[in-house]
Amino acid sequence: MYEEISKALAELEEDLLLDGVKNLYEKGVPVFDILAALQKGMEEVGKKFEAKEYFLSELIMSADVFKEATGLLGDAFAGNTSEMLGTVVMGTVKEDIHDIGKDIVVTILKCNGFHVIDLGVDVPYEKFVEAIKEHNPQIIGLSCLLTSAFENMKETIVSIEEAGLREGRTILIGGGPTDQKVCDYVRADLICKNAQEAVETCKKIVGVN
Ligand code: B12
Repeated sequence: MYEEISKALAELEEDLLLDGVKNLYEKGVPVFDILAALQKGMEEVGKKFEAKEYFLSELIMSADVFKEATGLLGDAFAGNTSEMLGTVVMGTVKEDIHDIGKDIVVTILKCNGFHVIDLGVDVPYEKFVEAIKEHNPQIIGLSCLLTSAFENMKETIVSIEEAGLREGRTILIGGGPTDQKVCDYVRADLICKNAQEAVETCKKIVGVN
């Protein structure tokens, strides 16, 4: 069934996908597992785009269908805490407008008790610096899906350091093409491959299991 929904998204079979997601959700399948299958489907869309089998219009459509599918998951992201665990400043780096993954991480962190300041997409370096000064977060999250914007992710971190704001905070990165090598290159602290890892990592950082 997981494979079926990954495939339905990859093929942009909207009705099949929505039925599949609804089905799994109603059966009580963990939301993180459904999200993982959807994320896999999006990777396939990316591959088809790279192979010139899909064009920008299909990329845009995949984003719409993905959002519709996650909309079916309702408030299922909710954790079981009502206390504030910590503050996170999060944004997609300069020149990158991908926000689906970031938005999922933001939603899930909020539902799990974090105060999240979402700076949006294409975020200038100074905007991160200002938000960190204003909100004093323990965690800073940078999302990036374009290899051409890795340099901007690095520059964002340099700007945070130059403003004397890095110490005592953890910088997390994420987004499709990021990996440990990218994390080392941009000198971030940690990389998370999905929203579940993001929540677990943030909880660990603030000392909650
Ligand atoms: C949908 C999509 C789009 C949509 C985005 C809509 C939106 N509102 O976000 C649109 C159509 C706008 C788009 C545009 C472009 N795109 Co695009 N896009 C994609 C696609 C297919 C899916 C991305 C996605 O949403 N995945 C699903 C989410 C859930 O996964 P995710 O983002 O990885 O997020 C998860 C984790 O990574 C993690 N995470 C994410 N962020 C963070 C942050 C933190 C702090 C943490 C802890 C965790 C975390 O948690 C998330 C949830 O589990 C990818 C393919 C791919 N493999 O990623 C290409 C892809 C990223 N795009 C690509 C390209 C080239 C473009 C364009 C340049 C195309 C063009 N010619 O115009 C433009 C760029 C515009 C810009 N300046 O940013 C390339 C990038 C290649 C590269 N080497 O850089 C990709 C890889 C496709 C490909 N294989 O060629 N795109």
